[in-house]
Amino acid sequence: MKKILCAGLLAMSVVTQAYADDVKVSNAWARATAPGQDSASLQMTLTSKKDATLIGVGSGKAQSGEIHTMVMEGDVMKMRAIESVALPAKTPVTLGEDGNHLMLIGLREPLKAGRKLPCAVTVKFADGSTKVLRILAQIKPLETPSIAAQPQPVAQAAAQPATQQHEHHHH
Ligand SMILES: [Cu+2]
Repeated sequence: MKKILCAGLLAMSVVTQAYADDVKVSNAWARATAPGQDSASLQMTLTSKKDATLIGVGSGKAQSGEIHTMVMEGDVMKMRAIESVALPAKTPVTLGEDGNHLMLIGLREPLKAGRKLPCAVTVKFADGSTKVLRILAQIKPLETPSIAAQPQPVAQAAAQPATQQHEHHHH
């Protein structure tokens, strides 16, 4: 009994504050899936101490993972896969369902609210080294509102130059 409780506490601390080298992951969560839904948007905030780049996402519960961005095509917002997201030093970068976001594709099982989703993101540092950060994302009820529904003009404004800056470095 005591052992189970300890494991639970450990899992919780991983969810809220996972430090792996110099990158902090916070508020990692996904929304429970609706029937028939086989992909999910994974949301989290990454803060790197040094300039870094997010280059991948994945989960044992999904066939693949992609980094997406939202682009306007005419009047329609569309998702497009991108290679990476810049993580400027000491700047929290939130990946949500709008703007840059993480998608898990081909879910092997439905995501149920209240459970945890094991997943991982890969971060590359300026020296070329990469680190895989293991994360236990909280699965929240299907009706959980989008972070985009909350007014966050400052965060959104900050996300744009970061992306452009990366494009600049991408030869
Ligand atoms: Cu997407």
